[in-house]
Amino acid sequence: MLERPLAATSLLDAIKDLRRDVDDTSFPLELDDVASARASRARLVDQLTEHLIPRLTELSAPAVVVLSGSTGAGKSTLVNSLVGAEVTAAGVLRPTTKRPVLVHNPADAELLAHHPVLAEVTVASDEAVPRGIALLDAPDLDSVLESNRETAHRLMEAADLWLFVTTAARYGDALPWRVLEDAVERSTTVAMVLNRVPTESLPTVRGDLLDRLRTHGLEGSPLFVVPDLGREVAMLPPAVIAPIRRWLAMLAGPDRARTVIARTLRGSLTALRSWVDELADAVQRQADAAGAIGATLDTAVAAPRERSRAHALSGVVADGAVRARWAQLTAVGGPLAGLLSASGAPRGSARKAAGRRAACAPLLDDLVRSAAATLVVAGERAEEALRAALGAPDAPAGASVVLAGTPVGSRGQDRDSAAEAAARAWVAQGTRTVTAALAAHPPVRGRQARRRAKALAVTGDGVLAPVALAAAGGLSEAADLLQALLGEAGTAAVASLRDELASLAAAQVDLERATFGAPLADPDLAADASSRLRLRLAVLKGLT
Ligand SMILES: Nc1nc2c(ncn2[C@@H]2O[C@H](COP(=O)(O)OP(=O)(O)OP(=O)(O)O)[C@@H](O)[C@H]2O)c(=O)[nH]1
Ligand SMILES: [Mg+2]
Repeated sequence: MLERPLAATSLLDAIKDLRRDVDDTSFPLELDDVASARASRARLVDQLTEHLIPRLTELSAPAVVVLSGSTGAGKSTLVNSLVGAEVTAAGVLRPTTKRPVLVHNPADAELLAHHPVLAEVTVASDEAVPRGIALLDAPDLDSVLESNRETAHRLMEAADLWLFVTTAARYGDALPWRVLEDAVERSTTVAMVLNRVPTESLPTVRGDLLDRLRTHGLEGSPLFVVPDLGREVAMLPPAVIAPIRRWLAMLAGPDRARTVIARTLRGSLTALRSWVDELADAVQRQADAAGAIGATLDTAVAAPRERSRAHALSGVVADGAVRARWAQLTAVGGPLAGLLSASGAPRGSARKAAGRRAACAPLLDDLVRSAAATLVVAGERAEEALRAALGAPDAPAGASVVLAGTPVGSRGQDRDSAAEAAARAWVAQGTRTVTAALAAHPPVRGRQARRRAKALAVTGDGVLAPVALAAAGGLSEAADLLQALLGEAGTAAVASLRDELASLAAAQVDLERATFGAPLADPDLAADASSRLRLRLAVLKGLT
């Protein structure tokens, strides 16, 4: 029986895809079962690479059909006729074929690439050959040339099926029958072509040959009779060889291939499923653990986030340098002194506005430094909380890997620069915020409008923003001044800048959370990480 299934590349492709995905699977978290999961993965890759893929490649390779028989029987002519092109030399010189020729469908080239028979044949490819079989034109079996005989025998051993070609004149020879007996013993599939049969002797010869086939245990083997054409021909007419073509096409059928593969590999494929299932479960446990660690990180930063917001709004930004600078600026004779009359009305001359703005520049620098320092504290608190949660005795499994991802002291520089960038952005927002507040809160009455116009004239562009920022940082004198100058718009501007400062503190905490959580972004830890393997399993199930 033919044990070689044909054209089963889709199963082979599916197994190769599976191997790639299994190979790519990693187990980033050190869970209890991780050593055994890694070992199963290695075992599965080995099983696929060492056993299943080579076996499937072998099973998917085209069946090699060797044409064998005595010299001049018409083997080469038959091959050429089946292909419809001269792929092997046929002729009257005996023996003709010395170098064997193998012809296959171009699509089967890769599957044949490692076939042992390839070493000693000339290879040709032609679309006319059905996918799943390859025709091998061998030298004569009972050659006067020893090398021909040896080659012929070797090729027959390597082939999957024999198409034995003989003629009406030669079928009685002893050697071919001895060889055919070998085939029966090894249960190689054999078909026979009785060539060049004169029409008149057809019934006799055919009957005689069928008898012989029976005596040699070959009953049931296909027998194709080709009538004598009465002359030398390069190609046999298509009608004459049609039954042989049909037989070959049947051998190449893909359904048959699937059955034989399924039968041969059923055991391995069933085992494979449970292995892949187990592996997918292990991947899922990693994903679940990652989810739990992520939740722990979220919980750990919830309180620090609120504390950091509150801390930023506690006046800490105004303490120290900012307060000292403010005192300097507003001291008697200072650039911001005397902006209000005793009754609280805006006062002073517009002429001095540029000088006031220049005097406020150092205040902005103080605000940047102070806000940055406050944001750094927010980050430090978050880190502390995250470390404590990940290192706690009740921390979720696998947390140590995440903890190790951010070593102690590794955050300093990044955190400092993030805080400074955020503080600069906050200070840079001062002017925009004041402008927006002025637009949102237009003065309602004539007196109010006049008062505001006067305030804007004496402060110019550059003074209101530093005052508003100092107020947002917690300096109540600055808040009072702004309120006196701008009324409701001043209060609104300060409120908005305070909000922004609190958000930046919270963002600094979130940045720490994100940094600690970075190892969890591994695709192998994604919530649906195991579905890739399960999908491969589903494809396999569909194919077997
Ligand atoms: N008279 C006659 N000649 C035929 C017929 N069919 C094929 N031939 C010729 O028989 C010869 C067969 O030669 P090949 O096809 O080379 O035979 P082969 O079996 O490959 O021979 P080796 O390669 O030597 O083993 C060719 O010259 C064909 O033209 C036929 O029906 N009648
Ligand atoms: Mg030949």
